[in-house]
Amino acid sequence: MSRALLLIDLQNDFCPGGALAVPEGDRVIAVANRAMECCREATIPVVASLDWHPRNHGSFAVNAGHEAGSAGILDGLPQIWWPVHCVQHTPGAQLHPRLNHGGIDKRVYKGLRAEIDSYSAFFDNGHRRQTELDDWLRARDVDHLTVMGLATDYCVKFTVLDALSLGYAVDVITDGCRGVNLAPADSDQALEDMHHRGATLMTVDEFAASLARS
Ligand code: VGL
Ligand code: ZN
Repeated sequence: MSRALLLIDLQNDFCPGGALAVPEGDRVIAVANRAMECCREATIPVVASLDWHPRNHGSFAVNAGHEAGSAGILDGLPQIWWPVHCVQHTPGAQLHPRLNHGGIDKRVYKGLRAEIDSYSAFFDNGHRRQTELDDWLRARDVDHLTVMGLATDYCVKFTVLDALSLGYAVDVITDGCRGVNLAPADSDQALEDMHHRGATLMTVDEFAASLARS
């Protein structure tokens, strides 16, 4: 029985000024640093996922020949066409400069294969291949994850739903998440979906208090 903190895609391109900026995306950096500090005191490992696309990635609107924000099909799966973002080794793909990089124990990269998108940090969108995340966590007997990051309505949501399916107990730090909100209610709906499937929603204050008690 052990825990881990999972920080989702805290990268420049998802923050204001980035290619796929999430409104207030940078506000969650201080929340992540606080959660990491709590984890350091409690010797809980911290994993950071990174959206890490090749320049020819099939989810990019320019590569698909469609307008960004519209929807289509990629490799047989529903796909939203995105602006070019998180291209491997570019500044936009780097973790936010104010994030405490030294507090991260493990980085997990996703979205590397051009033909399929990967919102979840565990699987691609077709559940065809896994990242190394589940193996890494199991090797450390982790069965309880606390998740936060960007974006609530895509990568956080699908990571949390996969984690629940894989049998992890999951907490979501709600003030550590922000969403794209292509439709205004998407992030609220995503949190409701995660809660309905079994995730516990909490604030970072509640997370800190729960660790102080244990
Ligand atoms: C994400 C859209 C495209 C995310 C990644 O991190 O939520 N969203 N790629
Ligand atoms: Zn992406």
